[in-house]
Amino acid sequence: MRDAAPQTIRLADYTPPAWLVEKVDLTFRLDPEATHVISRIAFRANPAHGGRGDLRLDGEGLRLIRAALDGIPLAAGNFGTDSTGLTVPAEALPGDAFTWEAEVEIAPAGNTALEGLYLSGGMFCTQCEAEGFRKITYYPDRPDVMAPFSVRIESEMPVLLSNGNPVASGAGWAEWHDPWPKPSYLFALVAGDLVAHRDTFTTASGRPVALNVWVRRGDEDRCAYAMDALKRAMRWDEQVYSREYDLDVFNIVAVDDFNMGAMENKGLNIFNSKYVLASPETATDLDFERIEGIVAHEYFHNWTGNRITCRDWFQLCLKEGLTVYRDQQFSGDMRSHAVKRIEDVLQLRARQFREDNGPLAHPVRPESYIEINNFYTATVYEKGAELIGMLRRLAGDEGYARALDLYFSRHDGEAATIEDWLKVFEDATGRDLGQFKLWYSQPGTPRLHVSEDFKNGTYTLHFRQETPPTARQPEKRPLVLPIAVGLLAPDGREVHPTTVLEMTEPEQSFSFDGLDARPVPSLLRSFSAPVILVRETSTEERAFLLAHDTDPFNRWEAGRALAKDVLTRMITDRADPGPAYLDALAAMAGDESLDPAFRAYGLALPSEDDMAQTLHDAGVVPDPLAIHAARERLTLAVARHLSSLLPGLYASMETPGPFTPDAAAAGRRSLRGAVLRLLTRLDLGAVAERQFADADNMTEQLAALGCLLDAETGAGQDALARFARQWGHDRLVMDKWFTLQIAHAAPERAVAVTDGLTGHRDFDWLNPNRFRAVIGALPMLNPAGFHDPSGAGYRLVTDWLLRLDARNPQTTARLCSVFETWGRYDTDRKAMIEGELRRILDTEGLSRDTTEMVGRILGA
Ligand code: B3K
Ligand code: ZN
Repeated sequence: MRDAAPQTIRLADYTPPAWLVEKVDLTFRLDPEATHVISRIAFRANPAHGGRGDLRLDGEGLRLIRAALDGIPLAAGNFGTDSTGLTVPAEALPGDAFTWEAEVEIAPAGNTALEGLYLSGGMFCTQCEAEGFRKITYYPDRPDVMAPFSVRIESEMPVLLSNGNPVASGAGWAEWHDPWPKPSYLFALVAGDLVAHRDTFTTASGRPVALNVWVRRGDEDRCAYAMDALKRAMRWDEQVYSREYDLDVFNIVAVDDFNMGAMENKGLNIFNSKYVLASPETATDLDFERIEGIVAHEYFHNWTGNRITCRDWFQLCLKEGLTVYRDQQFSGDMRSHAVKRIEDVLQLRARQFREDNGPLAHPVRPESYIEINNFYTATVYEKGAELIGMLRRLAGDEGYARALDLYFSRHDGEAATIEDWLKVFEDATGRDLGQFKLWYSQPGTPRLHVSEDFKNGTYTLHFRQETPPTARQPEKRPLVLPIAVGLLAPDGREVHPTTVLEMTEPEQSFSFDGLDARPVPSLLRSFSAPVILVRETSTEERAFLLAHDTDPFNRWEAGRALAKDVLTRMITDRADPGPAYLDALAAMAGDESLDPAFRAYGLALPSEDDMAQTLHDAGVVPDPLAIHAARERLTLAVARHLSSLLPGLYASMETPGPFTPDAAAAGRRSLRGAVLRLLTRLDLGAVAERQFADADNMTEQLAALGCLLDAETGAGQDALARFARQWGHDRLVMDKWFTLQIAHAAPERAVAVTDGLTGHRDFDWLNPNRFRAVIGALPMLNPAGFHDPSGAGYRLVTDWLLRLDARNPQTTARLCSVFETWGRYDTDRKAMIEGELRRILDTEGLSRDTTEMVGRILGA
């Protein structure tokens, strides 16, 4: 049966809750098949509501055993239940304040959706954001209802955890109290046979905090990096945002079965084990970097999300955009701002631009949804973070700091809105942000067209902005664009340092005078606004900027643009790469004054998906196989052109001594990996074979294995088998083993390889990490294989999505976005994809999550 007619929820319909919660007491009698949850909730009428309303409690899949109001059992005629909750009419309520008591039964063992209370590897754990708490007990499950929680857990499990501070415990029970009022989505409970990696932290004002990273027995030696990242994040938030931690204990728990990265539950963060566990032998540099970023992100939510939460789910970017911005700042401070900006922009373009330029485009603050879990998107998160960065550019560092101080003092303990957020900037800086606010409601990536002239020493930049129509929003208005610009003289000197131009009109010009010669502009430095820059530029000018720009982001950007120009010509005209790009690349790669991590990004070619979008934007129908072939040809050309440089560079980037995960060492390994990929084109994997045999860390072992698979000599298959023997016992490492084979399969074999791996005895498809590692890898890491002209890739992915949807709608719906770019392709491919999407939509019993996603992708 299909879910009861899915309802559209609209921002415009927001009304304050009729009843507020004073405090919550919960008792859990844990049992895999029949957990009992006993709740006592003190309600009081909300003065802001305007009259006493009905008591509406959300609840899904609960077996109600008893309920009472102020101790008097609720008579059957005095309330009604339906598939989404329970209502007690106003006239059956005792007064303006009363206590609700109830006992419900739930079955965590059967919960494969991983939302609410569920089991992962024998451990009880929870995931409540956005609306999972209603699967635990009856409650007003909305973020603007905040209350202190007391929790008692009864279970034979040795470790029993919940939010806040521990109160008391004994054999088979533990009690926790969280004094900070919080919405139900931040509730968490964990019960399991866990061990802790322990540490302590003393806050700036002297509060001692016990820190624990809880993991399965055997994993305790892989927690040190996450713990270290946590302590650095705690200190950083004190130093940069004056935010201190506010409880006696901070717990992190790693679980294997988790729908996303991690969750910021108050005082009890729950993490996908992939983003906690790391040792040099099992985790790559990228894993270490992500762990650092995600640990910090969840910790930073303690203030931006928990102390100040969202009034309703439309305001999600209030906590997510800001917290992403904060974690990006943190990682930049810990590592390199230039490299971090390149990584963030790569991500933004790969995920958010893709979303913003397709059928799933939506505003940073959406105005309606059917299933809120479908809106934890790159737009809300990453574009949301870009909006914070632009606000800061406009307000200046001091204005930003004043606004943030005001935000924390004015809204602490509240459930706030984007209006509240913008008001603190207006009050702190005296600016009118009326036009800026459009960024929150207008989806689509603006195109910024640029032309220029130079007369009598005056150089003028003419800008024109235009945002293409998006699904359901054809008309667009001009946005506020902070455009950071610097000017370089023909000899490479900077003649005008970075200035932020503020564009507010559809067309606007800005002049710079007193120049001796026509300068070369460096536009949109540090990617100062999330737009697509459109400007006729010569190859010479790009090469000049790659060599001379003082803005490291734009230096990289110039190389990137060169690579895209070359690849485009190779794809559309079967042209040769030509010397300009190759010479510039050689100069950059060999420039020892440049950070190795930066050089590694310089050597990385644009992804196949990036090229497909670039061609589509230029009005060319992309052929995934032609893109793949051209990219292979260019890689070979680069390898040949750089051949004299590669062996020396490879040797010089060795990191002697024991492995350290710091940015400097990681950068060297990253450049070495990029060089190895090129070398492999020339030596058929000889160096890679040596590296695979000698590697003492996962970064180098995996890089070598990927190269051996590319070389297609047979050594790759041997290495794969050796790798599986070495790591067969390790879930996280084996995820890499699955993914790598698909990512490196020749396009014509990719579907067969994926299909073969779904038959592997370790393909545990109910585990979201494993499902994504296999089914997600084909569309995301082997687009040419996924878009096989036979349609076999589309069929395979669809078959598996349908299978998973019946068990885990959230992960299924998320993965449906692999089809979001279908409108780019040729008629045959489009027809095949559309057929698969319709097959999904026509499936009996399809989840609300997937129904909404596929409907939107189809443009329904
Ligand atoms: N707030 C959570 C995400 C919850 C997703 C629910 N589908 C993690 C984060 O953004 O920090
Ligand atoms: Zn977050």
